[in-house]
Amino acid sequence: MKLTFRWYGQNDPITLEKIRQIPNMYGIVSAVYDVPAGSVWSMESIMRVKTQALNNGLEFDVVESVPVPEEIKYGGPNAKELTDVYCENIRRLGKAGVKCICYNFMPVFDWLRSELAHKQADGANALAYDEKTVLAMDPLKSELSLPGWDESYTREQLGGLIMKYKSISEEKLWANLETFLKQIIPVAESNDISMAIHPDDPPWGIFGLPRIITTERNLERLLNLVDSPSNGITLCTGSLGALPENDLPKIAKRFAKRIPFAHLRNILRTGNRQFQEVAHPTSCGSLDMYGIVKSLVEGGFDGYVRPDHGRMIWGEDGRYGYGLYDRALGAAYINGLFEAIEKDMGE
Ligand code: DNO
Repeated sequence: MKLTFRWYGQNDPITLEKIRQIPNMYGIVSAVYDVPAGSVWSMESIMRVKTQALNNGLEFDVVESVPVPEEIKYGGPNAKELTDVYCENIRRLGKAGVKCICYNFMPVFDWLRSELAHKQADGANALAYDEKTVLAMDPLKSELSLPGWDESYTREQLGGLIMKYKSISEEKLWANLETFLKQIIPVAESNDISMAIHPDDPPWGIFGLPRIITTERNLERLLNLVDSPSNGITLCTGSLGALPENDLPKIAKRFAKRIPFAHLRNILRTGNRQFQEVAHPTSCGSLDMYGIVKSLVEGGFDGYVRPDHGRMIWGEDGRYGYGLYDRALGAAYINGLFEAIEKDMGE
């Protein structure tokens, strides 16, 4: 296991100097943030991230994300050309020594929450999701304030985009994903890169938009679209875990060799399609974090891991889910789980 930490670049208040002090930290997970989705990343920008990491004793093996332009997802006329650009970015990242690229195939919105700072009993606050609240908001009236959402869309653009998906069924989205993967996976393979698709968060369709990377069965379908070690999964436990029928230890064990990257975090399910983000340990939420890590290790997982969203604690203020303290606590816990489980297995 290689422990990593997400770094949002130059403007991230959580500096590399801080990240390197988290015990056993191997590297950063980052991206080039100076160009919009669908553009070629300059070699200079990529190498700048790498050099900054190396200067702080950290590796830059994992990119999260190379965003997939909407037009590829809904299969517009420029999809092929935009996929060529995507392939060029894979080649460039390969040249820079990147080993894993995390991406997602969620239409329009990335991860969604109804509340950004839900107060918890111990005084911490964290992200929370309640389907009823989300569905009562109108995305076209700018009522949504979402952590992972590209707010650079104007209301008109957003309306246009949502319309484009009106005719895109889940099956059509699968077909577009297959076309995309058939083009990019051979390029990833020859550049020694694993593509790691991020599950949809939450793992069900929302606002009438299809979502397909949601369940064990659909993960299997994804892996079979292109049967290559470069066609992999980001095991995001908090995303998949919002659906109680997703048996995470089982999924982790079954797909371990096709999981180059894991986002390990816990959530507490508080009702049907309702959950809160909580501290990483098993006892704090609904997910068996020990069971998940044990399954990964037993399944032969040999990839990158990062603590995922943290709560805001000790008065910290900052990017929702991406403060320092609780993610660092998560990293320490993850280190402990892996050390104990690997030693037990005699590794
Ligand atoms: C949220 C993240 C996601 C993830 C993308 C991957 O914290 O896990 O935003 O980076 O979905 O493309």
